Amino acid sequence: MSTALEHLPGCPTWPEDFARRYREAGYWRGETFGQLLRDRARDFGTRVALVGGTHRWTYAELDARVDRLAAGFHAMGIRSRDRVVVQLPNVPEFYEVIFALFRMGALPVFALPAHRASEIGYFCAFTEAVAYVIPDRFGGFDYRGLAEQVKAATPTLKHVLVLGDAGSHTALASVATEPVALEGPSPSDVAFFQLSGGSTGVPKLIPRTHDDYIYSLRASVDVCRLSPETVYLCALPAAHNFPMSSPGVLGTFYAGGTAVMALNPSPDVAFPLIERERVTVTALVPPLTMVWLDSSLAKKHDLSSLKVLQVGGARLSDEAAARVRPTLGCGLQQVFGMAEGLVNYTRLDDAETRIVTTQGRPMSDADELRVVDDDDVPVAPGGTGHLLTRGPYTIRGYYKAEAHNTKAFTTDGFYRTGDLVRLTPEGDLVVEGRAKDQINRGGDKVAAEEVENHLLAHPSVSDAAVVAIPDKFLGERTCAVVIPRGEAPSPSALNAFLRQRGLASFKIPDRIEFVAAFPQTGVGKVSKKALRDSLRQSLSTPSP
Ligand code: OOB
Repeated sequence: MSTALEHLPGCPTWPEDFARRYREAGYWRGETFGQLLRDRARDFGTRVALVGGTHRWTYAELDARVDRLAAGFHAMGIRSRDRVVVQLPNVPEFYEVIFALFRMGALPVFALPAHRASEIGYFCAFTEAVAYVIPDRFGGFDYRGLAEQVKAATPTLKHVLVLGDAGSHTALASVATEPVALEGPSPSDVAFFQLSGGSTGVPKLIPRTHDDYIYSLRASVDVCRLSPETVYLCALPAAHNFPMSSPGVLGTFYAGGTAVMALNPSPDVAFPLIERERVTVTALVPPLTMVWLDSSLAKKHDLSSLKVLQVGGARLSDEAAARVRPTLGCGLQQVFGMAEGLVNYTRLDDAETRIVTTQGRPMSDADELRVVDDDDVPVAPGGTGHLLTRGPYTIRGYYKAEAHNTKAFTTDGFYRTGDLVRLTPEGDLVVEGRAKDQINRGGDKVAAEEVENHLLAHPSVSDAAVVAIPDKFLGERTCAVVIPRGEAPSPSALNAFLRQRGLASFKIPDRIEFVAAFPQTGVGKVSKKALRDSLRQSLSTPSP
């Protein structure tokens, strides 16, 4: 693995021979995000790029706003390669902020609105962020207090920028100023950090370059057939890789279409937007798909403009998949992707059974896939194994994580996805399970070790193991199995403790069980498989 000097320190990159090949084959075309928006403003200036709240910005307006905001960031002292933690909900300003940072070569770190002091404090400290961008309030939570706390603990953090009422911080609205000439980044530079769902004690940061991410947009736009006529509804959190780039809002910009922001993915918010804006495509996780399928509101709104519903982030059951077309009157596209890179899509003209029963195939002919056993030996055709992947938009390593990278990547640069898959004779992937120590809570990823570490900080917890338990709605929920030290604390006290430590609420265990000892594997490690099996059994046995 090489770390070229011209790159941000701590960001592994592609070996030179691969980079050359990806350029020569035309996957990487030397584009940057700042220039991309400039080009769209030139070609589609008067068309609407972005709709949200009371805003309706054309490409030309968005481009001009981005120039002004970038100049303001520069005047504040933000410079190329500075890290800026961005935690905004689905508002148009999200893109104004990130494109302003892209244009000046500063690097957004994409936090989710659900993140709290534990995660944000870590992102700010680990990336040595100079600024943190928040809404004043969202979802009943006041982010200004969180920012106060994080700022006090992070010496590098100079600016807190608030969308709305700034309180003691700086109003985002006060930053923009007359545009100045700024030197932009190179296409091979890191553009931003995505977050890994992860399986380790702390979330890992994913460095994505302009070259590689813009290629992923172009490939997605091609497979999903986006055009200037596309109207994309962003209903999932904008910071997540799926609604950002698969093809998401950035893919929509790539195609010159219109992106519509929904502050909330529930049918009462999303359906009126689909009707009003004539939305043609949107993306959901499986539990939300069930909510949409079961909503009585589907009959009350004209959803006829919707051509494609993309579903991904977690396994969609074949039964739910089969209901999409008859119930919502649109096509289904399954999307099996990851913030580290690889994205698989079912194709729009695939036969219905293929769309309903598989998670699609890689979007690029340059994606290399291996399905292997525990010893990295390829399994027999059609067999289930670990998915490894390498390609022009899959990272070669996490940010500043040298030791972990030697485990998460093979020596020849394949990313170990942690997913168990099989390939059908047609070359489609079916996700059969997961080998990584993670709970996929309906698309929200919970790293077991992260929650375990927080539980272990409680004085009455001697040991803790966090595992998935099956759930009809979310697919999986989290169960923390705890060996108490002395008298067991109440589950609610333990959860209150985790909240007080600033853990995002989707990581708070759905259930807590107390045991005297953990089942062990042959080598004396906790057997999570045995724990899951015994929990499954006890949960399916009705209590007397
Ligand atoms: C997407 O990205 P992440 O980084 O939040 O999570 C990636 C992981 C995958 O490794 C897999 O374990 C799971 O999420 N996953 C799926 C899935 N899509 C993702 N498991 C089963 N079926 C699916 N369709 O989740 C993501 C990124 C871009 C596009 C779509 C999803």
